[in-house]
Amino acid sequence: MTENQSVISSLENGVLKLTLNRPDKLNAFNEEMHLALRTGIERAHNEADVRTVLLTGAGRGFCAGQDLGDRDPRKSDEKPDLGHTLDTFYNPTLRLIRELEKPVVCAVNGVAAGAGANIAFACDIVLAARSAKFIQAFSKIGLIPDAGGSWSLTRILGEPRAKALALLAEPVMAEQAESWGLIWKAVDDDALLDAALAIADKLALGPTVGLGLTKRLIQAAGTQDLDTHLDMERDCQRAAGFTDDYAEGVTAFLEKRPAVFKGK
Ligand code: LHQ
Repeated sequence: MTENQSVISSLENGVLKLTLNRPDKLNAFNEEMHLALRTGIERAHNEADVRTVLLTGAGRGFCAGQDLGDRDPRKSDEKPDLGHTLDTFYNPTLRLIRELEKPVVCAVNGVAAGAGANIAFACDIVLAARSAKFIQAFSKIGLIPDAGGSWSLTRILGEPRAKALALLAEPVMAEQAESWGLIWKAVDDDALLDAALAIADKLALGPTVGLGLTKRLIQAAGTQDLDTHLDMERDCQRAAGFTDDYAEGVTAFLEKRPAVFKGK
């Protein structure tokens, strides 16, 4: 286990668990936590031993978005360049999560506000504690939903709900988020981590290449036509068919035993 100030990281049974760890600030992002989270996701990209990522938060919050204490306008005469903040910190991490060809499970243990909510929505399977809520807090401080929020909310919910959430900054409780399809499931608070870990463990024992290609296809489906997509499915299925895990899956089926996937 690697512990630093802002992200706790541990690898067990192929699951890289990344815990946002600034609980006094509800795990709001400062520069150090940004870089530590990015390092964790990069590790998942680079190490074959990592077959699934599990992202969660320490304490009573998941993530309160940007640390606004770092952004006190009273301490500077200059207007800030928030576009630079997005280019430097948020957007690289969002892209890394989406481009990672391994599943990312997110366990939202408490409030997820601003970019904290939208990082959760970028993950592949999102569970939330029943007491958790999601808040597009941006409009309260004159900002737009970033960290992919204006994209993912619109795609998942459609314009009416995306606009209401973003313009009104009203909280959405976990069960409502589940019924709207914003997340996979709301679970009892004390069952959250076990439930998320069970999913992560299962995925880490899965055919990693095939799972990664599936993620790629589903993400591409919203932005391309069927004709293009059928070609992409052909190419991905070809690649999946070349894996050892495909041969193992079929062999195991024929031998009437559970498959033992190696992730390659
Ligand atoms: C915080 C924060 C926080 C610092 C709670 N910062 N301390 C991108 C580009 C560049 C710049 C700007 O931003 C962005 C992306 C964004 O994410 S913008 C959105 C930023 N986030 C917010 O506006 C959310 C601000 N927080 C809240 O509205 C509330 O704290 C929520 C609704 C999350 C939770 O409310 P409560 O459960 O009532 O907790 P609390 O407000 O009492 O917070 C607990 C502590 O955490 C408290 O510190 P204290 O020392 O008083 O105990 C807060 O100051 C601190 N905290 N969020 N973002």
